[in-house]
Amino acid sequence: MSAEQRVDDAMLGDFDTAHRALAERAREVLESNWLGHATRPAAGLYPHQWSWDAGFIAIGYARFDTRRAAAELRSLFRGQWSDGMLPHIVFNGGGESYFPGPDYWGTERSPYAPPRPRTSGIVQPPIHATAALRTFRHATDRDTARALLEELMPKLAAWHGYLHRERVRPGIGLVEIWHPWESGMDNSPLWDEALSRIVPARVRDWVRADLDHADPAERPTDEDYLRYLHLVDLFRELSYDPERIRAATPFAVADVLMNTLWVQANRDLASIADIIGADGSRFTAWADEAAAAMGEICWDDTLDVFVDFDLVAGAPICTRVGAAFAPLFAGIPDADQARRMVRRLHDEVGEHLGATTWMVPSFDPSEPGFMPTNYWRGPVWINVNWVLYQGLRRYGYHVEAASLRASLLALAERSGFFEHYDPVTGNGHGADRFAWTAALVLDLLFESGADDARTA
Ligand code: 9WN
Repeated sequence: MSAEQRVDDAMLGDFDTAHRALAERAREVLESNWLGHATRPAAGLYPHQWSWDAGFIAIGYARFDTRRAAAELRSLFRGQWSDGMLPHIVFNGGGESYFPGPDYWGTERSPYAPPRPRTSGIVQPPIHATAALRTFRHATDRDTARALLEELMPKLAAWHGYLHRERVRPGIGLVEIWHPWESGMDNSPLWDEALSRIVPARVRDWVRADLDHADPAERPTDEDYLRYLHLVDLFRELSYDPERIRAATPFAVADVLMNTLWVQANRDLASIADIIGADGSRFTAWADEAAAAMGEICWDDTLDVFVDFDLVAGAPICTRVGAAFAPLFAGIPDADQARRMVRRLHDEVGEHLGATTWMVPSFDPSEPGFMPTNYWRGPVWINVNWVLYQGLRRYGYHVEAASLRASLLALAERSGFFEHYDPVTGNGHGADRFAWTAALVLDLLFESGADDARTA
């Protein structure tokens, strides 16, 4: 690594030697995934730019390189559609193999899709306003960061406008997803029942590029993929027209993590509007609307967490996933709900994983379908735990927050920067040198652990 690529010593002033080495390794992982215009999630498996990855990656860059954080977000918004939709993948022009690629998506059928760069036709959770605000807050050069906010404001407003206009049904108040990929938690047990109602696509001659790079036992099954493709085929046939999709989709879910990030992103967009002297009142109203709806529709008084709601079945999805604790991040639970959630967290994590690890797995280890190394059906993911860490701090659970931070840093130190980790052994799985893991570890390193301990 060249001298200028090293994390600036001054910025790491408070780190001890071990954490300094970890930060340098994390920085090097990000650098190796930098494509010149954006950061790919990982070599081989994910060669393009993904939407919520870009947000988490920008949050990491924001700590030490404002210009790189800005470039990451700018690059993603090059793929924004003219109706405001921010697609979940912005493809590089280079033809790197990924399935389904741009030809399969065929988004040129939509009048809103840009001709270049080519993109997918669905969304991912809206973490972008949060990433932009953190880029401003951590910037050493506030003028550059303020210019970024001014540039992004209309794009973020159009993105949130799309979500509110097309994804919030009147009388519901929550953003809905139309595809498991839109949640970012592709094969989570959350979708099992909804997917069981979907006929697998009859695609011929398809080749799953992911299996060239990952162990099939750690990925979604072919059956899952054919159902994912059924939905893509439907959306393509409907020319990605949101009104027609809303009327026809067999999959529509108000997801807890999606709505948590939506609430916080609206609060952060209102703050951005404030900083640049614009009117952000509608974003505050959208945040309030969704937070209230989560309290009414998603709070489960028996499980003591928030649960998803299947809009097609008209029923809650009472599946115990790690993301159920996410609403702490956006200040959604009241103090009593938060207390009950944290008690539940102690039970779930403490009882099943022992006192040494304090991280939330993607699926409750006491459930029969728990699979510690299969993608979103058990492994620990750093982004969900980062969300939880912020939430615990927000509600004053500083001992738990400090413990979670220490566990996450120890995990990266011991096992490296993997896509996900076995919560029982701590071994890394999925893609190695995974960008958001490195970025969020960097962000956690810059958080003052000492503050957690002091206020505990
Ligand atoms: C489909 C890129 C993305 C993440 C998702 C993760 C995985 C894609 C895939 O990789 O999904 O979008 O090919 O499996 O589930 O959260 O954004 O890292």
